[in-house]
Amino acid sequence: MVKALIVVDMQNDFMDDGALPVHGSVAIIPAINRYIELFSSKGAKIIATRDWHPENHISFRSRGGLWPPHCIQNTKGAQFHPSLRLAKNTLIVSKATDPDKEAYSGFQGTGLAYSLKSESIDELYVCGVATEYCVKNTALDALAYSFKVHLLTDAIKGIDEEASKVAVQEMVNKGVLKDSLNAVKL
Ligand code: VGL
Ligand code: ZN
Repeated sequence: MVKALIVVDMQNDFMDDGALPVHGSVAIIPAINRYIELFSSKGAKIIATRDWHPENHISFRSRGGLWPPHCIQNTKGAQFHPSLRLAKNTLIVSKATDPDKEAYSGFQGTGLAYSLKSESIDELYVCGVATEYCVKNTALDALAYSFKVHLLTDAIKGIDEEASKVAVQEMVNKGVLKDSLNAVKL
């Protein structure tokens, strides 16, 4: 099988002191960097998704949404955390760019499934934030597109711990495989 790594939304606004903090997110960066090194060393493709909102995005409280403004296009908050060691050839996927549509999945409106399939990629390893939002929706969409999907449980973090546990269970029930640094086989 042809494998790829998807790093979900490791952007400043989601880090511990960001506009929409995922507490403990900075602590998973070393594990994510190890996965990046591992996949790069095997010549596997690496994808980094980013939340990339216009400043009037529908998910913001000003428009009746759930969230404070975050990951606004071309701001510092939308940049990847400086400690994240993304290789130069990483495929950057920008999502939730339509002001009137929420999009928690890296597959939604991005053409990602098409570009992965055009490279014969059929097995995905998912890490990043937030477990119960963008990680979950990306992993479940990947299943729906018939990829084999692994969740890297030592390199994800959620906004709410209980909701994250429920989300992991839902992913597993639907066919996502749990994996981790000392178990992963490439
Ligand atoms: C996310 C909340 C709002 C995520 C994005 O990346 O999980 N969460 N926008
Ligand atoms: Zn968002």
